[in-house]
Amino acid sequence: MKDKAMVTAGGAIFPRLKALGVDYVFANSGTDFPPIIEGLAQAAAEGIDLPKALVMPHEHAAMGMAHGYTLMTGKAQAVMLHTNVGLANGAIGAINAACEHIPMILMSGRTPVTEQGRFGARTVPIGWGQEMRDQAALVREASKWEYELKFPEQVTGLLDRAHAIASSTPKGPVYLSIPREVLCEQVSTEGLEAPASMAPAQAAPDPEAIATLARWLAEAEHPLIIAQRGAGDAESFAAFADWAEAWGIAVCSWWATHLAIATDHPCHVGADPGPWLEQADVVLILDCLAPWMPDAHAPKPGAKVINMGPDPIFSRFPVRNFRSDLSITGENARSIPALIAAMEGLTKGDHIAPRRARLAETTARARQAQTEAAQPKAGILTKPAVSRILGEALDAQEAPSTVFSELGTMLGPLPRRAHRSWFQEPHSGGLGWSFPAALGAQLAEPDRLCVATLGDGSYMFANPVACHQIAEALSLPILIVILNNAEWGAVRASVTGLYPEGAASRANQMPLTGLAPAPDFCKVAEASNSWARAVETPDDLRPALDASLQIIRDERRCALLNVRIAG
Ligand SMILES: Cc1ncc(C[n+]2csc(CCOP(=O)(O)OP(=O)(O)O)c2C)c(N)n1
Ligand SMILES: [Mg+2]
Repeated sequence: MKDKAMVTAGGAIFPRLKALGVDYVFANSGTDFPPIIEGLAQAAAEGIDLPKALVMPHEHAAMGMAHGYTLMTGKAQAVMLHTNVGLANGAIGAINAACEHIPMILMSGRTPVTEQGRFGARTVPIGWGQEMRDQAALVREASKWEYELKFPEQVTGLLDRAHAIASSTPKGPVYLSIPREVLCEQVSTEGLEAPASMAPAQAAPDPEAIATLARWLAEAEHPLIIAQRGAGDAESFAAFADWAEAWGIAVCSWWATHLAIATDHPCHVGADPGPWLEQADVVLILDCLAPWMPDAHAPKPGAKVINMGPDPIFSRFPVRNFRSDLSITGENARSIPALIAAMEGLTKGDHIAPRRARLAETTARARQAQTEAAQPKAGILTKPAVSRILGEALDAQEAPSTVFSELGTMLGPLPRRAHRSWFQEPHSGGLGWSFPAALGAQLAEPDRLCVATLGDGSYMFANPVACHQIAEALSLPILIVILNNAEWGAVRASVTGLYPEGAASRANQMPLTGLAPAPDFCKVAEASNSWARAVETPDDLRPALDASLQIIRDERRCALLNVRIAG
């Protein structure tokens, strides 16, 4: 870099983000962006090292891609949106990221506050129309920290702070509003490439609490772990599986958004905690927002319940009263190895070997029953059947694969084994997540097979035209499998759940749940050079999957299957 080059404050953001380890800025621009775009061009002309700035035709896609990229890399990325309106479109993504502890630096322009007489002042009527008294309020509840850039010389300090807070335990999105007049001022490029000035804080667990947990687990007759957000990093994931097997500890994946243990591991008891909770005397809730359904499940009276995770009591959430006799704060990648090490010195009682054998036998039987149940019904595919057949197709592939499921395929009927091979929609449930998240993952790992499996409703929530455009523009050859029942089945199930004998359940067509006539989603995909096929019958699915995977391999473009399933 030349000495003392000048760029706009808007341009200075990019080299600073690069210095903080940000690879991509997912951007959807507007009239607040001239100093950002001009500054980006100035910085590029100076030869400064910059993150890649990508055009995102919809904010929801930008947020989902940043989310998916971070799931694969662990690194916070940046999203830049247009004033209040862009931020409003991105708000669901912020809610999802906050729920899942995804670090992210979210920025949006602030419409000029001055009407004239200053460079950057209002030039179009939206300058008046988009001004808000409290723009950050749109994402405040989903942000760990938020602020507004007040002076151009604050770019480095505020971004360093934003990044450190986002990446500290518990991780999450932060928001910075960036006013146009400030972005228009020129700043020196000196120091923009210097290393981060503030290290994120990573919480490690309290050794005393870990020792207590280790003792409880070693002495337990029926220990149970319920895990929703995985088992930390690749090393702790592998160690967790060996440790659970050695001690014969049941692991349940109720509403798991990440994979904690291979679905065919002898200790994996599936997704239903009910029967296991009834007998468990020690229950480790490993990073679960909602480990069971209090209306239907309860731990045994007198059972010890432990919450362990980056925020074990989930302090951001207004109501969450799952018992916690011991609460242990720490990143899972640190807490799990600490627990395993603490148990290494403890004696395994005589009951452990028979327990391991019993567990292996029970889970093998349950898996067999699950496979048998994952058959088409009356000649029509079901979610479990699609899950099983997709699993068989993926197992035949050499490339490592990751499935992003959003009311799509089901963990269990779909076997998954590797760390980061499974992600489900966040418990915040802001739909339209899996398609862009899979694109973000594909961006992070071009050699991985990234698959989005999603309901027809979820596909439409994803702004599919925008997502397909991105896939073509950035050459991201993912597989999309739509499980199409021409309805919002989850909403219908929720009505029949609450009112099983109600008027809506008895109606021929339940109000407010139907999505017929189903659009020809293949045409949507084909509009952006994706390969697409409709799958109507069970026998057609596997050949269609194999053809899709071949297109992805050979032609490096997206493939979409619009699969009819039973409603
Ligand atoms: C942004 C958003 N709007 C509405 C909802 C409520 N919602 C939850 S599930 C669902 C239906 C999803 O339909 P689809 O993806 O087709 O899956 P299906 O239930 O049919 O299997 C809806 C509308 C939501 N979670 N997020
Ligand atoms: Mg549906």
